[in-house]
Amino acid sequence: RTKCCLLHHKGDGLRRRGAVGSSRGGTPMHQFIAGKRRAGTATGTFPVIDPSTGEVLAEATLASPADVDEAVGAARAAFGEWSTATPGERATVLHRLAATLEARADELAATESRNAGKPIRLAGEFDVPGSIDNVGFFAGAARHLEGKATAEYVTGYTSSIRREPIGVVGSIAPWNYPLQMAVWKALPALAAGNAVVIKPSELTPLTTLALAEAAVEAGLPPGALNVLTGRGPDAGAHLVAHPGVDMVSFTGSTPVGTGIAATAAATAKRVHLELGGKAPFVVFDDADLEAAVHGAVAAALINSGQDCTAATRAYVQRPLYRQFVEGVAERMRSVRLGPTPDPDTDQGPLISSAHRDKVAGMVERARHDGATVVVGGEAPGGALAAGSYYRPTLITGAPQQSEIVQEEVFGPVLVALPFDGDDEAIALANDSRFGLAASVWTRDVYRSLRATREIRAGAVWVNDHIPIISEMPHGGFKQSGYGKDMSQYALDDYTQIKHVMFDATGLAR
Ligand code: TXE
Repeated sequence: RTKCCLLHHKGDGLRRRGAVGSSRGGTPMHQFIAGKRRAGTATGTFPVIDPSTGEVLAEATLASPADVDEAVGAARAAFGEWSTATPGERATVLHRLAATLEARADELAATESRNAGKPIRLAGEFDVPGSIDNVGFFAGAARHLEGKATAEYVTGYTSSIRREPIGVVGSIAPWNYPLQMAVWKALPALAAGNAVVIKPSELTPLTTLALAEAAVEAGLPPGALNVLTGRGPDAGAHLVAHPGVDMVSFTGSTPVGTGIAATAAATAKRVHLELGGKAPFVVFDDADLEAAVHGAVAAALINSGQDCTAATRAYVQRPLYRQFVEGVAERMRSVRLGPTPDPDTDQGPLISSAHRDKVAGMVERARHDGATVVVGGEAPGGALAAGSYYRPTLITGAPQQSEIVQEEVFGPVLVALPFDGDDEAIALANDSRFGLAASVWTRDVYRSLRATREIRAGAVWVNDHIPIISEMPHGGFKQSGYGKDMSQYALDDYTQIKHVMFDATGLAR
């Protein structure tokens, strides 16, 4: 249920089974349109890589504009049947989907682990069960969609509110939690009666394809959930601009997200954006230091730091600062980097060597500008050199306005900075263009009440950092975007409301 498994649990010997993307040398992984794998008129293929070894897992087709048109057409055709199914009928299909995924949990975890470079423990204990829990939540939530009861605001007239699906939703997902992101995008939309065309990241299409296949097996009408494999500027951009798409839902980088919002504006599409983050982690001088140190390492290194809510800026009140830095450094040194199938591995590789080089470049620039790299700051050699690994990294002495403090690194990198008073801590936490998540560590209820009220972020944890639950919304303030994933709020985001007014004055005549 939570993201806290990194460094928290011992592995339970999850088996590694055959990955879904075993098309190497065979048929490419095709897109999934109208309930079938289709080669379509793909413009070519691209390799899907295991970032822990550099090995090619599969070749995936690159969707052409004609394929996007076909997928949107299939979604439009399925919308009629799916949107008019009763909430109970939709719930039945989605509950069956949860059961189908549960039956394939080991296989999905193995695929996710290989394709996204996740330790099998993370994929098996967090990614897959978290996704299934979310499917189950939205299956139940489908039956709780409600409009307002009728009311008479004008004598003789009765008004009511209908909550209706929006139509075809184009979803664009990132690579950091491929299955979870596909579920977060597709499930609330489907539960509300929409049809979906999803484009996963070109780096990680495998479990999204498996999700769509499982959905059709569970009874979802073919075409209600389609998957386009392909690149962002081609298939993704065409989907966003498509006149047959009524809403766009995106999780990814801020520049791409704002560009998508601008394109979608041309056809007045509704937009849902979950963009980057730069979460502050504020430790007051009355905090449980050991818990804060443990929490900081777990929250900074979750998914190799490739998490938009990961702890990135630790602000620590001066009396605890030195001990905090020493404690975090010691714990980071003990983190086990290793092969992703090994249940004892704490941290896997980054998603690609290009991304690892981007992270390394940001750390190098910080070092060059005078910051201290207390631990890490390098890629490991030896047996791990073939993968895109990067060591857990703690940085001190970086100015508040420097790149490493202000920009999203999306790697296993934590910056620690001291503060003196509560006003300063809150000002520093808010000194970011992002506002997705934050945490405060204190035993003082008044301090926590003030901080949770004044920190501008979509989620604020007290004495923890990272847990995300299906029942509660996830989504940002400021340049972290707008709209909510998870929870009943997400379901509402994928609906539109209609006023229906009955003239009943004739009753009096
Ligand atoms: O993201 P992109 P990238 C942040 C993180 C990371 C950075 C870059 O800081 O280092 O973004 O990652 C599709 N029209 N996050 O380059 O490009 C793309 O194919 C339509 C935070 O991978 O934003 C993919 O499916 N679609 C984030 C998706 O957008 C386009 C998670 C995300 O890719 C497109 C991931 C276009 N013009 C990265 N260009 C989070 N909020 O969790 C790309 N895409």
